[in-house]
Amino acid sequence: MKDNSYRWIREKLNPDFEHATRTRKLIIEKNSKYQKIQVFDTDIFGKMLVLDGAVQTTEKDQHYYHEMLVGIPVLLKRDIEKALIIGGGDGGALRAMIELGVSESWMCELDETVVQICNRYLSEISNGSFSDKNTKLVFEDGYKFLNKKKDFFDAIFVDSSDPIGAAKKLYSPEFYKRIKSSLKDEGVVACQSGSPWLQPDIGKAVFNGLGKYFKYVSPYLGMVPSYPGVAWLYTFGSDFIDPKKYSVKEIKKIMNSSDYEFKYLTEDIVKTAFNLPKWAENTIKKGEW
Ligand code: SPD
Repeated sequence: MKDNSYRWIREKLNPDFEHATRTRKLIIEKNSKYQKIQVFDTDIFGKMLVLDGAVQTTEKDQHYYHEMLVGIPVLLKRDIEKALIIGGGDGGALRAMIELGVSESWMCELDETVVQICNRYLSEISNGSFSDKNTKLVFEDGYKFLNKKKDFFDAIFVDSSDPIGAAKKLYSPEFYKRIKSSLKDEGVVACQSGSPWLQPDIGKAVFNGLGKYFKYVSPYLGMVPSYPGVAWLYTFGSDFIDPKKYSVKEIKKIMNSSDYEFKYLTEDIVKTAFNLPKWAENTIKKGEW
């Protein structure tokens, strides 16, 4: 019998639903200027980063999320030299980007304390990527930082937390405009877009926001067991790449030419991720399912 007196992380992305994980130990807790940062150890997911009560990433399923957010766009675009992550303080997206062969990896994170804590207590996620020779770390507001780089990046990955507090403007129409102008003409963007059934308004806002600036805007769906409701949405934007046009054979060829050892993606998952179930399409179009 497991001892149920251990602390549970109970996350409500929607007042009518709760997702709970039993923790074994609180490794570190600190209040930064922006948020409460906690790292727990859990039996089911290994170490877990929680910001203001919301699970951000875990040792066990970090690859599922980061391969979807970063891996799919890198596979589709292939020739990415300079890429930027907005948010992503745990370093998992940065690690994925470096391991997938991006040559100049930028990360713009508002909260330096998150990076310090993750680097010290959750280094399994970033795996040395913060000190990689090709990493450029910037600690400032991503919304403002975009204004300093015009026509500069081949890819931008928005690895933001939920739209609360400072992260709210990372879901605004102006933010997508800034992304577009920071990208080179053939650049691509991928945004984490929330839970399609617990936060349907997010998927809709990202889809409509990117839709004003990119010819192809393609939502795609994956699974992250530590996130409320497990199903998780991402949105890809580009003026040149329509992900639905790739065949399984082409995707397989691209994946085989990469040295990266995928833990979540297969060629069939990349292909089917862009074919959403009807209920998820409804959330994007109507903001409800
Ligand atoms: N509800 C949590 C959404 C978190 C998205 N960002 C996670 C950061 C992982 N690198």
